[in-house]
Amino acid sequence: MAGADIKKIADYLVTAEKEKREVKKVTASLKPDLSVEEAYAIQQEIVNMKINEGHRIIGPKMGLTSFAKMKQMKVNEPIYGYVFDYMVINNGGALPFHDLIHPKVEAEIAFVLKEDIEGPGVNGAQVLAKTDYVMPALEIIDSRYENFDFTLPDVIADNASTSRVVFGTSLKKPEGLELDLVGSTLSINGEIKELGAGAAVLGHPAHSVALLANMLSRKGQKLRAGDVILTGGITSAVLINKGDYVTGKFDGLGEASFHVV
Ligand code: 0L1
Ligand code: MG
Repeated sequence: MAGADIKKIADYLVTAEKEKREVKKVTASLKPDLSVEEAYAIQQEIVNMKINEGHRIIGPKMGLTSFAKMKQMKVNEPIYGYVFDYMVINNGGALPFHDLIHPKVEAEIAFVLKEDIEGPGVNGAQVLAKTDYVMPALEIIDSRYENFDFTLPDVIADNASTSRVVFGTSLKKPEGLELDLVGSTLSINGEIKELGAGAAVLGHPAHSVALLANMLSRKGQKLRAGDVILTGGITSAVLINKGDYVTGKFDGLGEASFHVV
């Protein structure tokens, strides 16, 4: 795929995000045969554009980490994208609805690394040994595509629908925690909408970080000390609306919340 075409599609998606306007998926007409490799090249171009605009990467994120989602998308591997500083909302803070297109929220566990992690061959135990702490998180995804209708390459190109994130303020050392057994509820206006356990994320959220390190190693990249990594949804994603008060509770880890205004 020519560099100009990569740039054109990256512009198309970044403009959709900035104008808060849903667009047709890339494979609908712009590039019907878009491959996974080409999609990651478009995602990388979007990352470069954001960095050139002065934004800073907080860390990478994993998406499609539940076996159900992978089956639905007919893939045997999750995807990744990048979270930027402008996407972070303070815990308990406000998310302006008009900033986004059709946001959904999901409950996740975030890892903060104290050492670099470089694949291939990384496993969950190695990840835990190099993790400084874990914290509760709510990820707000906002596909730039009409009706969240996309193929796997489409969603990769769209930075894995990444949009906003709220991190809880309770930080826990991973030692002694059984993150696969951590139960989580996702409530909107006090009503539980979704629930799950950490094991929904590839069996254990640390497996998600390990797989991310191994996937990045194919491109000669690695996870870095200080990276804040969203490991993937424990719950399914739920549509949110103006006026909603959203809370994610994580047994033993704390909670995160925000208002949609
Ligand atoms: O974080 C995620 O799991 C998002 C992956 C993209 C799928 C979606 O937008 O529903
Ligand atoms: Mg997610």
